[in-house]
Amino acid sequence: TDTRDQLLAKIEAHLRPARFAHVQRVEQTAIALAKQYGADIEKASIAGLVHDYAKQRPDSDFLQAITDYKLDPDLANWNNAIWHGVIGPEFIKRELGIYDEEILDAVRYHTTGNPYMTTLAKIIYMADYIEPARDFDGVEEARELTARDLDLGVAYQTWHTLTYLISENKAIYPKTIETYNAWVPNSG
Ligand code: DGI
Ligand code: FE
Ligand code: FE
Ligand code: FE
Repeated sequence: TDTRDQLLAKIEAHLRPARFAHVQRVEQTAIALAKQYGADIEKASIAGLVHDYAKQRPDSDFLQAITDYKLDPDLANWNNAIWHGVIGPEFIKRELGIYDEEILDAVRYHTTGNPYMTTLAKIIYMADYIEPARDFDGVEEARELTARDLDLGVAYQTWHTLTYLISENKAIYPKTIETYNAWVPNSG
């Protein structure tokens, strides 16, 4: 197992400077949320640092991983936005030696969410969305809701992301729809 410095060096080697700075801000935001909501601080730190580990790999690496590790063949129809979260754990396991399934699930669900998320997964989903350099209409409300109630933040992000993707005529990954159905609709 790596020391923190070894882990940071490996992550830095795979990310451009702006992306490396982002994952360190997500780490700090995740640690603060873990303290507030009683999650494991060490796991929040590691998950924050590794969540975008695979973000800057070539498409060919993901397509190769789908074949080599016998992943769902439908994944080949998607793109980096989906792959870096869903397939990222394959690289994180093999290259960083991190096998904690709660950390790996937090990475898996950080882009699309999931109907069921542990507190750690909710924290990474929200920390990625509200880290201090994020600047979009609604980010202040997202920060306030997340500070008041983590689940309110998750529902807010889930609604906004789906609404944004539809307004941009983007394809919706099935997991994104599942997350929406679990977190957003009113009863009845
Ligand atoms: O990696 P980050 O930029 O820090 O953030 P992210 O992993 O949360 O989001 C990456 C991108 O993924 C973002 O531009 C929104 C997009 N995305 C999320 N859900 C879906 C999606 N794109 C498509 N096409 N379909 C989705 O369901
Ligand atoms: Fe990401
Ligand atoms: Fe995100
Ligand atoms: Fe991110």
